[in-house]
Amino acid sequence: MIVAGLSAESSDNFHTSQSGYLLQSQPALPRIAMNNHPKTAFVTGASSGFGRAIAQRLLNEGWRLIISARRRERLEALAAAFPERCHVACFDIRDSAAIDSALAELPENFANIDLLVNNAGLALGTATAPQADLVQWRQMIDTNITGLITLTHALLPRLVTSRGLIINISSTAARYPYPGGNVYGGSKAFVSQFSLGLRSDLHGTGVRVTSIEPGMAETEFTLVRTGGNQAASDALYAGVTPIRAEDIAEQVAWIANLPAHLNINRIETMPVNQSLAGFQVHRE
Ligand code: NDP
Ligand code: 8X3
Repeated sequence: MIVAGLSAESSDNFHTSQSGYLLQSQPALPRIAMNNHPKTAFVTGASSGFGRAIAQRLLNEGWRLIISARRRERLEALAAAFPERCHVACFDIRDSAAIDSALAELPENFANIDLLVNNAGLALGTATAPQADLVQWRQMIDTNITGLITLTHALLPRLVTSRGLIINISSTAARYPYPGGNVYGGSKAFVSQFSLGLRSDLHGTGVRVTSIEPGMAETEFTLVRTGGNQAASDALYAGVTPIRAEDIAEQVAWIANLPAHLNINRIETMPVNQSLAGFQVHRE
């Protein structure tokens, strides 16, 4: 490809400065780490749904993985096929001391983190605010917000060193409210806005940040939200063809394999069978 008189090879080495000058730059970083080892990803919520599919996808692509969640046996089952490249870090993301211990115990060859996928999260309940359970509200905030920022804060120095990538799993609920979405939607709005804030703060470090915002996806999400009501979960997804966990893994893999000079700020995805239905109006 020829661009403005430059060959493809030479045009790759130039960029335009903020003041509009054409400058020669370093070539994009290779997709393997500088030490020629596989890159390392830390995926939270890897025992189920999106997180498990993302971890499986990255393992299949040759990444080194740290996988975390509370259900150890599920993590170990995933790691079993990749004993050299997958480290299980079992902790409750609401427990900051457990996060610290897990990070302190990382084997040396898993210590450099290139990609953090903040996926662990949950919705609890569908009651509207007056009927909602405050304990559930607090658990969503502790998991989706406090847990996410605690792990991110702990890993930021390593991500800056590696000029890495942070992918935060937010939701369409961040932007589009619905009855009963209250604190869950609020927690995801935080995740989306925090992602933009991180981008600003990490300006000049080479660290990239993306917010992935899916709509209806069939995982264990609704089972968890309804306290284990499989019939309610089946009814929600009946006849829909929702997003699959592998669809989100595909997005993560695409973002993770982009050249180092590109930042995807956010991706919003819905199943074709889901759309927006406007405002509700109450009449006396
Ligand atoms: P799942 O319930 O299938 O997976 C949730 C994951 O989060 C599990 O691995 C779970 O592991 C982990 N997790 C929950 N609480 C904690 C905790 N306290 N400490 C550590 N890990 C925890 O749901 P999804 O895969 O659908 O959810 C993944 C993310 O995607 C969530 O952030 C969710 O909000 C978001 N999302 C989901 C959508 C959907 O429709 N499914 C749409 C948009 C966003 P364990 O229980 O073993 O600890
Ligand atoms: C999950 C999507 O619409 O159930 O984040 O809130 S929704």
